[in-house]
Amino acid sequence: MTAPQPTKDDRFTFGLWTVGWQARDPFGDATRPALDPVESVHRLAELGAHGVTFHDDDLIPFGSDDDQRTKHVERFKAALEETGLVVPMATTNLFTHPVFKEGALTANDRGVRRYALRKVMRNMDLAAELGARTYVLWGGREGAEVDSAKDLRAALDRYREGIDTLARYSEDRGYGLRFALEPKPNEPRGDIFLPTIGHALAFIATLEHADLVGLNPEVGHEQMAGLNFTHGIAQALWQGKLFHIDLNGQHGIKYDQDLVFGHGDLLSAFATVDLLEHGGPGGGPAYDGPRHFDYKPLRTEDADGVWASAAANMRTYLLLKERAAAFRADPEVQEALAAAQVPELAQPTLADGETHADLLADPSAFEEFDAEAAGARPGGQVRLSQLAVEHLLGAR
Ligand code: GLT
Ligand code: MN
Ligand code: MN
Repeated sequence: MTAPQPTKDDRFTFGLWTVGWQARDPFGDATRPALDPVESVHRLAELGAHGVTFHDDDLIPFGSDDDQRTKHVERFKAALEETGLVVPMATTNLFTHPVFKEGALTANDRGVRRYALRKVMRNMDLAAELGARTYVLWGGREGAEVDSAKDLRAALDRYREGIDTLARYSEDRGYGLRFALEPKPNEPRGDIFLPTIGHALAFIATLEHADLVGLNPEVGHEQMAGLNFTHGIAQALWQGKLFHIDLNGQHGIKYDQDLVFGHGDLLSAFATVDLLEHGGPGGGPAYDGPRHFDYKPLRTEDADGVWASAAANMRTYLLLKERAAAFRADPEVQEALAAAQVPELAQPTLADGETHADLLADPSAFEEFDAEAAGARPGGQVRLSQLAVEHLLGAR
């Protein structure tokens, strides 16, 4: 099979913190040297990526003075100009420094909360300057290990206050940013606030600027909670809230693995790509934002392995996209979908203008309805599942 080659049109993006991860974990030291963000920009451009994303501290080390800050930003901008890479999204590190050990926007300490807001606002200025459209908020330290050490409802008040303040700041400055909350159930906190897509969607509905706030769901984070990622993003899409996406791989309920996309639950990755690329109107794309990889090159890999793993994310996505297109185009799949009555679900349950009174007056809906026969109708779902597996394995 010929290798699909990524191009900028595929809109693949990577966080600087992904390829730049030095593989320091709770049990061991770094296995790789630090990577210059400028080198990352060049290498990712050579591999066919479209853009890069960053936390403030990925680009400008924490504690840099203004002169140093300007130098880091100028070098980065020059690299973007040389390569044509764009910055569609930026975010803030509100989790590494000890000041955030008990939370950031929801810390008990008010001074920490005010400092956290200022840190975000400062990086929003840079994000807007670089042309970012989306601002991600991953609240890794917003949570608790000890339930009685946090007023849980006040924490949600403060979370809402923080996000409303940031949205207002973006509007008042004319930045036009949209905010994408990234749910995660746990790690680094024992329990993190807004642990799943569902929690975050419900929270967003309470915001002053609810229209400006959506989601950045990550494959592995939903799977850490035992949830179906494809179902989660389908609901986010349905509510117009899939503002961004973090693609990676995860093997079930355990620590956050951040594997290469597709290197965990491959069937689920197939369903995700199928939804993103074919779940929209007329079978077209359901999502038009960047395909952002948030993965960690395994700790075993050296520098070459880092770039090979970056390429692997894009190649896997493109292979799955090819496989999903072949699945959709297969006449036997179309026939199996019809046999399983999949298209019928698009038909409203009540007819146009029909009321509950009309439904009550329709004997075919109940009195004459043959529930036994309906209970005995064929399923055809295993056939569909097998067809997907065979396309995924290249057997069709
Ligand atoms: C951190 C986290 C990711 C988030 C990043 C954005 S930082 O690496 O594990 O899932 O997307 O803050
Ligand atoms: Mn993760
Ligand atoms: Mn992420």
